[in-house]
Formats: sequence, structure tokens, C-alpha cells
Amino acid sequence: MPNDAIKDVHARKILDSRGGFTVEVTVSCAKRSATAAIANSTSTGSHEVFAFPEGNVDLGISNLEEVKKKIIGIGAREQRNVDSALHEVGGERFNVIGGNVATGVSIATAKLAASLEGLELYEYVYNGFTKSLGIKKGIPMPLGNLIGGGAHSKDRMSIQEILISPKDVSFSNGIEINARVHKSVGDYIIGKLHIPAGVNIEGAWVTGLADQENLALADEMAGAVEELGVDVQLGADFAASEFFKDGHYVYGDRRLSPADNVAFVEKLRDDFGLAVVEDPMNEDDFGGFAEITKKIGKNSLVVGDDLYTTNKERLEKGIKSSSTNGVLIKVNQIGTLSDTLDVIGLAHKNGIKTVVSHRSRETTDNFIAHLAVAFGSEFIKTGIVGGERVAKLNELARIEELETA
Ligand code: 2PG
Ligand code: MG
Repeated sequence: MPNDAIKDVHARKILDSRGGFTVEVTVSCAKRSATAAIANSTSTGSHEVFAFPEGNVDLGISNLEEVKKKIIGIGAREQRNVDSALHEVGGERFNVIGGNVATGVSIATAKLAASLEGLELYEYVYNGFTKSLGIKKGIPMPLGNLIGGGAHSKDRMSIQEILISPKDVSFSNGIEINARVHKSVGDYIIGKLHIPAGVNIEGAWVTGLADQENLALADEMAGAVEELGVDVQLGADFAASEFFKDGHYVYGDRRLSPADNVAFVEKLRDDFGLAVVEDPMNEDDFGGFAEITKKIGKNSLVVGDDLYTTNKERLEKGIKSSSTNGVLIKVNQIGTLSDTLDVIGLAHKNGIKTVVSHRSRETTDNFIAHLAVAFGSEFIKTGIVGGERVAKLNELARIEELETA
């Protein structure tokens, strides 16, 4: 047996950042092991794989015990073979072992192979997979969640996330600027507006203000750092499927038809200079996305998250319909690194930009920082504060140091 042959696969139940349960998986060969912890979500896309069989973490773990024989014996460097075995035993849309368990095995395998090669995870993924696709590795910009609404906050704002990203700065400078804007929003709403605000599950401010009021607030606070000579762009993850009710988009007491929503999104883009617009339409409305992309895609990145769920067939459909010029990447939406690499390859071939993203109920694992570099992604979308969020940001600052040394 070659010395990278997988000898054991072990999944254990761990807490996510919201106090729910998720898994981490340890994959071992003769002399080494590696572990990957996988996040949970709140606004889950309908077309994602199932995170756990029947939503039950314990069942995912016990089902993996029964089927892990298929994975044992495969070389850790044989990522595609491990991921194919996961599909064989995992069930349709991973309904047998769960997408989070599959993702844990898949990412832990890549980490183990990287460690056997003596490489950082990002170098291993880049050298072994994405370089040959013509992708250039690079440090993404931080796209940070500043003000929250929607399913993540359950307050007055329908839009799920108001995001910020500084332009033309280094990554480590960028996270400092994002943190500064985040702090100034808190100081302003608590100190000046006397709103007893708090932060949501991703560390974004929950203000009790409505959509446009929050966008105006974010715009003002982002503008305040211009004196430092830095331009901070705004973005928004509408997560519109969450407030698409009976054929209408519901913003407070306003109900917009799909056509009116297209116009409204365009107006918000114009009023607040949104550089990134994620999921502005319902998750199956490839045509509605295309209308928005036609209107604003020249100057803004229109990103599909629930629209694509990191699924190659759905991205193919989006490319045919010119639905977006960007795709959000979350490995556990599809369940394996190989499937994710297929999406990255397809996006690259078609000039679609990629944004690697955290999930709302995270772990302290930092593997998405490495993937964002290896995938040559434009942005890494994560929080601005909170241990499980800064775990990714600080790892990217370390990688930036390695890459610029
Ligand atoms: C999103 C993500 C992360 P969730 O919608 O982009 O912010 O949320 O993990 O709840 O799907
Ligand atoms: Mg989203």
C-alpha cells in the first residue's frame, strides 16, 4: 500500500458558532492525519445537497461508519477517487451520509495530501488542480458583512446582508478598514441614534432600520474613511428567495412584482453604488437574474448563491441564460472539493468571477481562506468580527505575508 493510503475516517459532532451541531472529520493515513470542520447554514438554498440525513447529525456520523470501507485504502492524493467514492456511498444529494459529512471527508483528504506534500493547502490545491485550468492564484479582497437583516436577523430589513469591501489596498489593510467601518456603525447607532443595537449570527449590526435607511447609513460610514484615501465599496446579499412571497418581493409593507424588483435593485445599485449584488431575485428565476445583469452587470458583480448552489449544471444553465457574471462558492452546498473544482473551472472558462463564502453558522476552520487563494477568487465573503469569521481573515493575512515575502 502506498504510504498515503487512507487508514481511517472518523467524524465527530461539534458545535457550530450558533450552538447548533455540525461535524468535523479526521482522515488518517499511516503517519499523519488532518481534520476539517464544516459550517451550517440558515438561509439554505433549495438546490443544495442535504447537510445531514433527515437533518440528523448523529445519523450522518453513524451512516459514514457503515460506508467508510469504500474510502479506506484510497490514496489521500487521489482526491477525485475519494470524492467519487463519497458519491457512491453518499446517496442522492448526499441523503445517506449528509453533504457536511461528505465535505468534511473531502476537505480533510485535501489537507492530509497537502501535509504529506509539505505544502500549504492553497499551494496544494493550486499546483494540483486550479493552475492547469489556467487560473492564477491570488489574494482575494475581503467582502465583509456590515449590517444584517433577512433570515439572519429577523428585524425590519429584508435584505440579508449589507457588505463592504475596500478598493486598491492590501488584504491586511482591507480587513483593518472593514473593522473600522464596522466599529463606526456601532458607535453611530448606539452612541448617536441611541438604538440598542446588537450583532447577528454573522457579527453584522442589527439596527431595526429599514432597507434603504441601512444602506444610507452604510454608505455614510463607508464614506467616512475616504479621508484615509480609501474607497470602500458597498455590496448587498438580498437572499431574495427568503422574502419572495406569493410571486412578490416583500420589503416591509412594499410588495414588488418581479419586474418592479428588477427596477428597484437597479435603483439601489445607482443610489448606493453597489459593486456586488448577490441573489437579487428568487432562486429559480434565471431570466430575472439575466435582466438585472443586463442592466447593471457592466459595472457591478451580480452573484448567484441560492441560484447556483455551487452546482455545475445550474451554473451551465446560468451561463446559457447570461444570468450573472459571478458565482458564490460554498463547498458544502455541493459536498466535495472535486465538484467545487468543476464549478470553478466552468466559471473561469466563461469569464464568471468567483466569490468564496463562509456560512452563517460557522466553525473556526480556515480552509475557505486557502480555497479563495487557490481559486483566484475576486472576494472572500465573510464576517468582519467574531472568532469564527476572523479565523478566515487572519489566515488570509498570513497567506498574504507568505505570498509577498
Ligand atoms: C449566504 C450565507 C452566508 P447561509 O446567504 O450567502 O452569508 O448564508 O449560510 O445562511 O446560507
Ligand atoms: Mg447568499
